[in-house]
Amino acid sequence: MTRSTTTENSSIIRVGDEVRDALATNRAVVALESTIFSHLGLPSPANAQALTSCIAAIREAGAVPAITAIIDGVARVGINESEHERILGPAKKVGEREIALAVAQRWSVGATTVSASLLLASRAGIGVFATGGIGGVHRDSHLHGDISADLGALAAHPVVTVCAGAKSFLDLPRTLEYLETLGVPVVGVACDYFPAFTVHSSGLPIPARVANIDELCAFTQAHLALGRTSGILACVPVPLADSLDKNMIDAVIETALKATADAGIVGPGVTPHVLGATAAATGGKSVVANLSLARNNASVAAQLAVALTR
Ligand code: PSU
Ligand code: MN
Repeated sequence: MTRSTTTENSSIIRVGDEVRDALATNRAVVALESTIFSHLGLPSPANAQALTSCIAAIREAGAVPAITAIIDGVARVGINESEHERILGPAKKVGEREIALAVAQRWSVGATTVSASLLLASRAGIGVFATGGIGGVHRDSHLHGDISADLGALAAHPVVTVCAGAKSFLDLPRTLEYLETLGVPVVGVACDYFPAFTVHSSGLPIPARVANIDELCAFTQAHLALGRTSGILACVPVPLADSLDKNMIDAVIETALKATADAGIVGPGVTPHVLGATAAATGGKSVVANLSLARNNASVAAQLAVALTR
């Protein structure tokens, strides 16, 4: 197989006009996934609010948002406002390995996960991507083997992912070990502990720390100058005011994981189901925290993208 490296528009990948212009003139661009904005990630109307606020945060910091999605069988990097409603509704989850299938079978709407977004961002020449929390090594993975494709994609594409760590229902120590094995740097932006999505700190020391965005920028530039081809995981905790209590969330997750297992849900269905059960059990508090961290990550990602253009 020969690999296509073109970033020209094709019938398979279409880069939006605004994103293309920005990239051509060395202006900052931040890629976003669409699973978080679909019904798989957040309930309505919070999903629409998250989309609006992430876009606003990116623009306020002086960057151009590039939402990735599959629409009518085309992999898109940067969609128009008139198309937002397409990704807010029902969608099929599209990880990196599903993109070609979604194109070949002309899926109406495919919501891209972190792994799919990283492939599309790197093909379009975008170096910074923002999400909520990445997928990782699931608890009891030694029994069922569930490890998110996000981790392999973080190793495969030279893109900085700005996130609030990984979701606390995962096995966070193993997730960190796995990223080390893959050679993906995990860096706390002005934080010393690996964040746990809606919880400010997992209590696990973070492998590396940068003091601010300028240092993150210098680190990214050195990583690329060395010829490293992996991504970087830049971790930013949920703003303290919106952080959920660790003990409370641990108890909620215990119940949600049990309900997911009892319902016989496995594989790609696990993450959306646990997120939904957590939202219900916290009376929507997890959704508020999710909105807050998504916006914050988008803002940090945009500041990094701007710094990288200097
Ligand atoms: N973070 C969120 N909401 C989400 C996800 C992450 O705040 O919906 C999604 C992301 O798209 C991530 C995916 O890539 O869950 C991971 O799914 P899995 O564990 O099945 O690999
Ligand atoms: Mn999985």
